[in-house]
Amino acid sequence: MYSPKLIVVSNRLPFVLKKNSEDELERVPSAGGLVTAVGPVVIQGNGLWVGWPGPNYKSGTPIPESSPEDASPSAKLLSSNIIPVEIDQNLMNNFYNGCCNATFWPLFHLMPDKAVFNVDYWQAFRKANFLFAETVISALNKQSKKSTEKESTLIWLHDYHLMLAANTIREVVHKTTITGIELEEFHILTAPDLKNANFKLAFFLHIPFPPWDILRIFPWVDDLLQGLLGNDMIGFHTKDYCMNFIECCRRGLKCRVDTENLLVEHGARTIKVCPLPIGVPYERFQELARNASNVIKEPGIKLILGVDRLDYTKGIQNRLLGFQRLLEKKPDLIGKVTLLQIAVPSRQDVKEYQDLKEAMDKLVGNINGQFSTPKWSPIRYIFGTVRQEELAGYYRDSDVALITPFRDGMNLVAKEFVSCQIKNPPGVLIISPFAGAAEQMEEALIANPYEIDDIVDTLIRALEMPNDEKMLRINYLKQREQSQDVHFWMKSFLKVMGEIIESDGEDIRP
Ligand code: GDG
Repeated sequence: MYSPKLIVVSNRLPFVLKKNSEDELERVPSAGGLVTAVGPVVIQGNGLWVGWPGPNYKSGTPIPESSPEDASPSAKLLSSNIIPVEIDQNLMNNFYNGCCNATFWPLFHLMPDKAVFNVDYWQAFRKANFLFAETVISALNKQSKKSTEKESTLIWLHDYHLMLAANTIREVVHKTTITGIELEEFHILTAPDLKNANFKLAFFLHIPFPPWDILRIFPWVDDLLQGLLGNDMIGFHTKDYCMNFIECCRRGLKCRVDTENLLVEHGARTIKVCPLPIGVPYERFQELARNASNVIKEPGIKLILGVDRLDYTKGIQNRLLGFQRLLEKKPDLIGKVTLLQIAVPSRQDVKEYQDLKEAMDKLVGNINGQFSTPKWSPIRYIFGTVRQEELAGYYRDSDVALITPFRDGMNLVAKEFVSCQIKNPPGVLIISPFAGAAEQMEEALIANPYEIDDIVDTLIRALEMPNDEKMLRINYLKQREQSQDVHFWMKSFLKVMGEIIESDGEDIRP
């Protein structure tokens, strides 16, 4: 197995730094599958993780070690494995709230009407990507001093926040000009001599990649595609996203492409495009489900579960409307079924998200007002985060998981729900065909979130499904999630990178 020195780069580190009561910085771990899979490889190979530690971090401040009580997967990352990137509030606002979340997020989720196009946002995106690239280069410099000449370093960039970083790394290393960036604004690197450094650049997109007719709406689309093509390998959750990307390179940049082998030619280089569907830590969720305490579920009442960041792409309002119509159509279900919706607060600085929160509060109030009896309410709504141990209990004890995004890169909730099904009879998974996960999870029931009646009919089918059919479906789903878990994803990625290195025998040189 290819085991390179790894530099992982993500917008956020797998923890944020917060001040404790003694005014000292301490780590607060963030939940996420990425660190579970990637963390051990970073630690084992003495690699590095580059990212933003949150607004409390100031350049030069040492990163604290994790506290002894911290049992999260990020706790094992030592401070020597971490390279922080400082981003000031103003830049963060235009880069993260602006370009990332008000432009790329809606555009890539096929909602161009919600996308804001603003040159200041775009400049901030370029600057932030430059800062990340600059930090990666100093990390690389540090690595290459320690490494023998033959050892290669693998730089793995994550997600839509970092779509320009690879090209910038190339341009700086090869000392070509950085087009369109006022270099004086940055701490320019004191020319580390990396000409002979052995490294490969890979990128993974966690959200969908849109088709050309949507992407071309972005005014600086050529720069964006060129930024991505700075990588040697680009991974997506599904084959469809791969094909969209390849088509955008063909149409937008007139690249020569090979759609059979998923290759894009750009200048003298060939870029490999690869479907790499992410998985979840299956065994960990099985254990959590076994140990979770009993969910307070009233006898005779069926539980339908929704779990999402509160985001307009997740189709939560249509899910509630589907549930409302179910109770109107089948009044015998009144008092016999509850929808538990967990909505994790997200991006509360962006207006669209504030509006959604208001609309949700209103809708939940309306439905509860319409159907509640003195002893029962149709919707239990948690606007907040629950501990993962508790979440596993909800997954395990729900009769139905109702997952209705209008568009979703993959959707880990569907996979976590399946991984927690240890009871007999198990729960039923309903998923939108517009989630990447639906491509793999063939045995789930499919409901189109745009058609409320389809949600209703699919809910009825799930609630009335015979137990042996539930078991048959869930067994297939579980087998797949177990064999293609998040560690399998990591291994598949390393295998692809190993093959790329073997096939060209040479690393990137000017
Ligand atoms: C992006 C893409 C892609 C949720 N509520 C709680 C909680 N969660 C955790 C879940 C799950 C994660 O949050 C949500 O993951 P999703 O995949 O559903 O969605 P995004 O956050 O939008 O993720 C997505 C993913 O990246 C990975 O590539 O699948 O398509 O949009 O892990 O468990 N965790 C805890 N309490 C909660 O209340 N502890």
